[in-house]
Amino acid sequence: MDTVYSEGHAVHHASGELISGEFKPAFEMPQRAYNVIDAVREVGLGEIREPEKHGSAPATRVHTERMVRFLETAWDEWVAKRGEIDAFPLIWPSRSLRDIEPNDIDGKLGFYCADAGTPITAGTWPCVSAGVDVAVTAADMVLNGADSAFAATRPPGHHAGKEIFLGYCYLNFTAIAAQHMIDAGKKKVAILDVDYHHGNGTQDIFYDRDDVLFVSLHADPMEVFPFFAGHADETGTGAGEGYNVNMPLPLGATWESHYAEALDRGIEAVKDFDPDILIVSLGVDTYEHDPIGQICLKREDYARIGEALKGINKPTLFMLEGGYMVDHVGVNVVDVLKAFDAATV
Ligand code: OKP
Ligand code: MG
Ligand code: ZN
Repeated sequence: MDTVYSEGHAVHHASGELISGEFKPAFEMPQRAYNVIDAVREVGLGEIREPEKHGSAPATRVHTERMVRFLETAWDEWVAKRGEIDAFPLIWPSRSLRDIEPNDIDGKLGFYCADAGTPITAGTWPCVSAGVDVAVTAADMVLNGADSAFAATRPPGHHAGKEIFLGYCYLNFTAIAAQHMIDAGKKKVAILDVDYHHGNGTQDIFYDRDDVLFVSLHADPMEVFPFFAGHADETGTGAGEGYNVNMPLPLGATWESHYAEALDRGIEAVKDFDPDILIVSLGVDTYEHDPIGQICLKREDYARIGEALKGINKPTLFMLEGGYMVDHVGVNVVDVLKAFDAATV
């Protein structure tokens, strides 16, 4: 399996995040992607390719034009007001407040950004632009006949919705890749999200559609981030009814206790849909030693995931999402990919 990767991700490095009542070093950091690429090289997974440039058009197919323009210009607007320090929102338009985009940068930040862990930095826009290039280039490889490809993007993207960003995510690279496949003429794309967290952004983008199935395994949102989406009764709306499948898992779940069975159910849902292409939102923050996850998969379980996914028997694009145990993110991701390559259908 070949990998698409751009060094361009490294310019986004948040100074920190607000967590547990303190401003602490950000869990989402450039070293994560470096370790993934090192692991890809180490095992000789395949070639590592540079992406082609695609501009921001693929992003505006799934996010609103005004949100994409905001991400592009926010740093300059913020620096003009406050200087060169990471831009965090301090007020959010929840519930009874008005849904109006203000003029001032502080108001705009709260309008688009929904949490205190996802600052706009000097490098955010160049980083996520490189991510769009990686996602579309890898999607094109699968469209052009590769059985599989791996898009080594950073930061993750699956929390970013049509007009909202949070959870270290700014643009939804997985959704951008899926939409690019639909725009290229594919009729049905399935997204299977195995990241520890619910992919609320991907769900938001495709919730009313029957051409993109979204299936997610994740820790129960009653207990953990993103809290406000990911319940089992979120099944889609309108034409999309029945094309959104959430499988919340209890904290502490292991391969034996819950994971294997839920993964099987997710795989069955994908097979029933019979997509042209499968996209996997591959987060490994389900690892037992992940600093922010509380699901307990072991190293050997990642190869089991890769093998099980091969059984779907569809052209498959893997998109990197979370995984914050920096020393293990590379080996765990590559274990999935290697096992996928090695498995026979
Ligand atoms: C992004 B992805 C944990 C705070 C969680 C946000 C997590 C975003 C994860 N105590 N903050 O899904 O890996
Ligand atoms: Mg998930
Ligand atoms: Zn995650």
